[in-house]
Amino acid sequence: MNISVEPVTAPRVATTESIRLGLVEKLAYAVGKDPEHATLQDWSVALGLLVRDHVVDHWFAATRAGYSKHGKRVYYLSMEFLIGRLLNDAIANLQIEAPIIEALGELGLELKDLLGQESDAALGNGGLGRLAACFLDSMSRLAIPAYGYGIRYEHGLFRQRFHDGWQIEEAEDWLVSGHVWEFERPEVKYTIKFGGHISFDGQGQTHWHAEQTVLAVAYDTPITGWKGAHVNTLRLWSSKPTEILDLRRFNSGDYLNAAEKLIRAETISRVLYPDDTTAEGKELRLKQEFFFTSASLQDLLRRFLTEFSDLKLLPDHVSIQMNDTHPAIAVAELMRLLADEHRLPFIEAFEITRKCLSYTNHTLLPEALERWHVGLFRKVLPRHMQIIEWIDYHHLAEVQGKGLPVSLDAIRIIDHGAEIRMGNLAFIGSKRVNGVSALHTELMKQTVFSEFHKIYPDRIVNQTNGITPRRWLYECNPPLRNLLIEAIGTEWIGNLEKIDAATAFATDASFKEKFAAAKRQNKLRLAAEIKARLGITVDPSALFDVQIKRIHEYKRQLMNILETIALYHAIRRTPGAEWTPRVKIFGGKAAPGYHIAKRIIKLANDVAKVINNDPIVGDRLKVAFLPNYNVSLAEIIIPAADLSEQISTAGMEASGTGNMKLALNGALTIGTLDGANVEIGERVGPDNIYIFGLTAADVADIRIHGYDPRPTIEGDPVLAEVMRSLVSGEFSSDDNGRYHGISDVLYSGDYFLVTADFQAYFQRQRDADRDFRDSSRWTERAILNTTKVGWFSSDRTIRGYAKDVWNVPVA
Ligand code: T68
Repeated sequence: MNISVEPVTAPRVATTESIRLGLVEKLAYAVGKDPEHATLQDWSVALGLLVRDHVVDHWFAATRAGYSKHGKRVYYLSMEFLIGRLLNDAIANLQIEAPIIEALGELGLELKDLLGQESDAALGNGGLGRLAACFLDSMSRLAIPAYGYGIRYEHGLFRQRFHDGWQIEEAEDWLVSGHVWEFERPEVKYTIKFGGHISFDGQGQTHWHAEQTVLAVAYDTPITGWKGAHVNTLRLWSSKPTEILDLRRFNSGDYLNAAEKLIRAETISRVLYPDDTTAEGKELRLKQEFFFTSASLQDLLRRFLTEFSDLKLLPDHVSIQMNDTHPAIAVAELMRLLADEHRLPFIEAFEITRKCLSYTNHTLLPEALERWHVGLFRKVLPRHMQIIEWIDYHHLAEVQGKGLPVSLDAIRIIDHGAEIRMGNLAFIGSKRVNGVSALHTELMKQTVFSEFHKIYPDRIVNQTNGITPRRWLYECNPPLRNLLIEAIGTEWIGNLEKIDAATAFATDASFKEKFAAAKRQNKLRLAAEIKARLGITVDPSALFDVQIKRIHEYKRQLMNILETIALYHAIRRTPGAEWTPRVKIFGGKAAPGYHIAKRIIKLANDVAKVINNDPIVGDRLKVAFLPNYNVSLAEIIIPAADLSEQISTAGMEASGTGNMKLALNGALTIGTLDGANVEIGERVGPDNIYIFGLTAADVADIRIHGYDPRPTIEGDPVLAEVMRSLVSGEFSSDDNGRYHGISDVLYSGDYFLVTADFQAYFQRQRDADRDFRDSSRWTERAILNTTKVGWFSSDRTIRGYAKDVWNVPVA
């Protein structure tokens, strides 16, 4: 179409006046409400729509520039984008907070009340999904033309509630009161096929006769970079039926069956799998993976072909990142599109594919590396099964030709004809494969991908994770943000390594006092939240000890609870001794089918109940497990933390990113030498972190030689007493047997080595108690945590991907 309307050239300017008038106009004409009858929710929607207009101006400019440069685009394929709320983020990035606050004031409204109305987009489980969200922010910050591709789940991660201390899951419904940030694109849709059979027509053409077809329809959300300099698009796919209603069935009165196709189609993007360890749900999960991967690849090929005609040029213009193996089917699907739909020879399609794709690994846990039974796979994706057989065979022949001493079994995609190893498919189909911390990448080379590493010594690279300083300091911690701006200006916001300039103030009395005051303000805010949600009163001058993350045995929340019990026993024995008041704060969800994890939550709540109601203990120790941990809650907890618990069994946490957020906000870490803790320790220095316990090498050694927990438990009177309290019913008087199972797990093998690390952990906690009493010195160390972790900005991480993986320029 040739349209002669002048494009918006300069983004609009926000003044108090323009915001006030704009708000009232949005409220009337977009929300359809008179100010007199408007609810806070209505105002929040009006403000969202108004801010969105500002975002759109920047967005158009960026999209045009992307097209005119004919450069390379990055496509980030992820099953999860844990983006959280977007209103405050857009306001902060566009730097329009001041006129908004003023305009709202004139209308008798407060910004924070409106921000609280927005639903929290929980389209992810944990670190992997939140990393994808931070990466979108940083790709916009660095003006990399990029698309995030994912699924528009109707229901995000379940809502967690406690009933009598047990986790109850409820369906999440973030779309119920509308989502102002997205634009539905009904014209952007692709057909996705499942099942059926394959035929060859003798003229070299392959036909896939599908059993089911659905449509993937695009919904776009603009993602604003710092100062609006660049805006990228998060494109999420929603599944719709190809045919709305079976009218014949409907007219014959068979109403339910008439809608069957619709229901079957819409089921695909219905819910996010609440699982952060194993790929669950089998067939539906596989369909979800293929659904969004196929739609995304079709979309990016269409975009490429509007600019270029020679598909051999694809690798020069397209970099596709697979976030874990969830989109690894991209290897076979890109080949299918190139070979079957665009008639390229297989071998050529394979070469192009391997130059476009890269893969990020997030775990070494064998149970979390995806595998599909060949039978199921062939049933859902018959053509892809054939293509994978071809890749497996072709790759094997290629490797055999090199005559290297490697185990061929280990590099096969199809494991003994029975299962498809998605990690191997992703590795073989990728230009680069990366781990997410230095230690994790090293272990990847030595363990899961050791044979591949021998064949392709340059393919594995490290890209240590990072976090966006916009959301995780500037937005969530206004008191500290303002102090930093006062001391060193604003450059650190767009370039976090500059925060090191504030190191000079670590011993400055006035700065220290203000830093401590900022922390106290954040602690008061969290204390109010704890009071409101749990009815527990906590002392804001106590040490706030925080463990917030998914509940998993390897993350060892159990060790933290055992330590809490030990401390409780000690306080009860000598309440008059010098105690450092502590508040143990927990947050996190357990996968609904993960029974031990759910029992650990119940234990934490049972322990909390006993301790919080023990008059002998008083304010010396409190325990608060905040329900429904999500991005919004993280934004309140993190700025208030004094101590950050990063206590996974060494070698098991790929990186961690909560550890970075907490350190940046001035919490000291107590942790093992695992994941990115190692690199955090290198930057803050050994005096400003509490490292303890077995190393990854120790753990590997123990696993080889076997571990008997009994002598360790019996040799440590503190731990032995804690173990007795678990089985005696001290915390479960209504059901003495409730924790016998947990005790058995610890006595019989203790795979996660809780008992092995307990004593060292308990000791380091007492060091922290002692050190916290010297509040002046503690503040200095907290400041150094903030100023020394600038390297963990996701801007730095994305620069690394741009250089080592994608080969694209950055701003
Ligand atoms: C996390 N993984 C790692 N997985 O555990 C963490 N898995 O160490 C790391 O910092 C983070 O990724 C970012 O690299 C996850 O969060 C999942 O959420 C997940 C979801 C579905 C299936 C498997």
